[in-house]
Amino acid sequence: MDSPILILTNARLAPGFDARPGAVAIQGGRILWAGPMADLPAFPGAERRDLQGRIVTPAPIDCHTHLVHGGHRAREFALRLEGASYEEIARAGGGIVSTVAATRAASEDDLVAQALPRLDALLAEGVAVVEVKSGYGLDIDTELRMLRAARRLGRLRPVRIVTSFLGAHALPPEAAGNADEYLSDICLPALRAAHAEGLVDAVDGFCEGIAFSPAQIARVFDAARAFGLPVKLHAEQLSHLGGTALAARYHALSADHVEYATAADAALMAAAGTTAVLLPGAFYALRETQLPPIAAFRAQGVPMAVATDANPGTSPLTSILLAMNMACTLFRLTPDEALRGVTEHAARALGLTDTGRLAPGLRADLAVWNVTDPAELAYRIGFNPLHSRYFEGQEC
Ligand code: DI6
Ligand code: FE
Repeated sequence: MDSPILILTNARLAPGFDARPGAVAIQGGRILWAGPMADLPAFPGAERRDLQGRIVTPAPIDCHTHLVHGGHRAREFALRLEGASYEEIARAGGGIVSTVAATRAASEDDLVAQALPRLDALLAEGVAVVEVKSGYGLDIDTELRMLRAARRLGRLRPVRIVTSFLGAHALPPEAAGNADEYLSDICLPALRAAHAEGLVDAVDGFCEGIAFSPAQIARVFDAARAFGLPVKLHAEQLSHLGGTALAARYHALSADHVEYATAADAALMAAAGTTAVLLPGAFYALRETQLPPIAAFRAQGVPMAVATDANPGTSPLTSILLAMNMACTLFRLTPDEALRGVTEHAARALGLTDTGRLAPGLRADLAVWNVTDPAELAYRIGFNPLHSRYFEGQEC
């Protein structure tokens, strides 16, 4: 017997639908049908739920987070307010490396317990998919532990966790001055072990003066390719090193941050099908002034995703709605672009083809909002209008 059908009626669908009352039919955790009420097929015996004109969107996807980590960096925040730069703090042994120490000291249970409130903050805004990176272990055991903690989050909450291996995030203090050895002896063996355990959905890196060069990242990408894993890259965040071009050469799912990317980089991304992941939380927290080349992305048709970059150093942000607001206010995205940025384009940035749009056959991961205009989602600041959330067709 077919599984029961639930129809959400009298809704307004966004993005990309007209203003007429719409409906979404759900069966077996998938969208069976979505469109204007006037065209709704007869589904005999279906349960109907009246949404009273509320707006329904695909559930948001946070496609770039460092949600699993030990401790916080409020002290460093204070130092930066007194004038120290992010790079100065990193070079003086603070920054990422201080989170590495706290993460190494944390058990898997600790990491899960510390990440859960952050995850819950995202879920409270309807988020259904969260990407979580490693990269604060920088030794084999801790990189694996972070990824196991990430996978556990997906068993503890109604959420889909997508992992990225970020062993090439920073050089741990014990490897100072030996980046190539670190890659050979720690990073690549950690990737092999994590992949063997099924812990890796994609491979990421940090291509930056304070992290790894394009040639070093290429070694990591070659390993990913040998394992059949897709790649993505933190590129052009603080300077222009050529990470975006490298990412495009490897047909990366995404190039992330990209403040210092150029129009030529945008063209390479377009040709490679690489999504630009915009992270306005980090731009804001670092009081960055270099804007990502939004006009070039638009002109070239590069899809733009928006994410929180939730991390303890440069983006202690766990609100996808605030990330949307900042993408509009700081980067001048339109509210519609911001909404697509956390749905359709965020799915692309993760290589997911079964979510992010209101289309038949896709997962019924939906958010229902107490708003009358979809632009309100990006417009409000610090207000959460979520009415209800559907995960694989179940309200929860
Ligand atoms: N770019 C970022 O913004 C984060 N990682 C990265 O590669 C910052 C990580 C941190 O400072 O802890
Ligand atoms: Fe990041």
